[in-house]
Amino acid sequence: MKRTGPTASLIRRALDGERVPLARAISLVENEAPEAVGILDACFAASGRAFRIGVTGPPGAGKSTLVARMAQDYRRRGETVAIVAVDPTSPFSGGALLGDRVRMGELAGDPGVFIRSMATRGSMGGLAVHTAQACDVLDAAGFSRILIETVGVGQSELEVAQAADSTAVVLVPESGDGVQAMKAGLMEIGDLFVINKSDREGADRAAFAVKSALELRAPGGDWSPPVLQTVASQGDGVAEVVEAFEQHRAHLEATSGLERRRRRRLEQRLHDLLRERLWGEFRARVPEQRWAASIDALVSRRLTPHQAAGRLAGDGSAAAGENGRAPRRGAGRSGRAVRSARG
Ligand SMILES: Nc1nc2c(ncn2[C@@H]2O[C@H](COP(=O)(O)OP(=O)(O)OP(=O)(O)O)[C@@H](O)[C@H]2O)c(=O)[nH]1
Ligand SMILES: [Mg+2]
Repeated sequence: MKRTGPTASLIRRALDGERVPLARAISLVENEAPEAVGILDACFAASGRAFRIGVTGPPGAGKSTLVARMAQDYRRRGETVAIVAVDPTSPFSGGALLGDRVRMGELAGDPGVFIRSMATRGSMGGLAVHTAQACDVLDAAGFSRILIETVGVGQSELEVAQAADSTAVVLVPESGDGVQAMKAGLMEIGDLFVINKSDREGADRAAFAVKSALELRAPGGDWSPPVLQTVASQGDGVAEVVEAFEQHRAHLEATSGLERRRRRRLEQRLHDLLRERLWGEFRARVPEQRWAASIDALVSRRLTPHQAAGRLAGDGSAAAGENGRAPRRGAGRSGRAVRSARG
């Protein structure tokens, strides 16, 4: 694929890791701009090398603090780091991340670190896709570790966390957290667990509760998630968290678990794209009036949802039939519901 013009130059510079073009490329992808597909296509071949690390947990658990410290530790190990902070609660683009930005300030001057925040525009589903795509761009730009921070409070946030190869669930010592984590499904997605704010009362108890809960978890292969304690604000225990992630990575590589996880992710991506595309094509073929009439037929119980879907789907393929003309009989049969719905 040969590209010329401003987008080609933007992509080239972004892939070279130039900050401004990189940030711009991610924004274009995030905004689903016309250039987005070209950017993603150009990045795809060069991606698949970064290790993607998810850090999730309840609000205020210290995720940003931990991520910033982990980034420093990874830099000491000679890795380059991209940080993607997902803030589903912020209606402003990154507005609520100001505190995080300040905390991450000391990383900001390092050319081996790139920090990006993603704010919701529209659905969480969209956020999950945009986060995964931003990771693809950063991966292609050559960052060897991508740290994804998400607030884990519901199913949709868990989807975001699934963009990662390996995920840490960050909890705090306060009682009840273990139970809450179970409820939110966080227990299922953690490859490792971190009790942060272990300078506070009850950290050992919380770690024990998490270990006990993990014993009840369905066996997920031969990796037993470690439960670590940190004081992220002081940097205590952070090197151990990084080490645990690296051990998990080695484990995944040795057992082809990484390949399996990535294959599953790519399959999901293909599935989503096809569903979106086929749905769009189908919907564009169904006239608005016919669509409304089908809903009317459901509301008045003249058709069941399955019947209505069957008829609309039949129409869809008929419309795409010979000479682009819908066969008379087909149209008549499936048009019945419309007529009766109208009068
Ligand atoms: N006592 C103590 N405070 C900490 C620790 N780690 C972080 N904090 C503080 O906890 C507060 C929240 O930290 P953040 O890193 O912003 O937490 P977060 O999970 O990113 O928060 P959200 O992104 O808003 O969900 C800040 O005031 C931190 O300074 C720790 O280990 N001990
Ligand atoms: Mg944060």
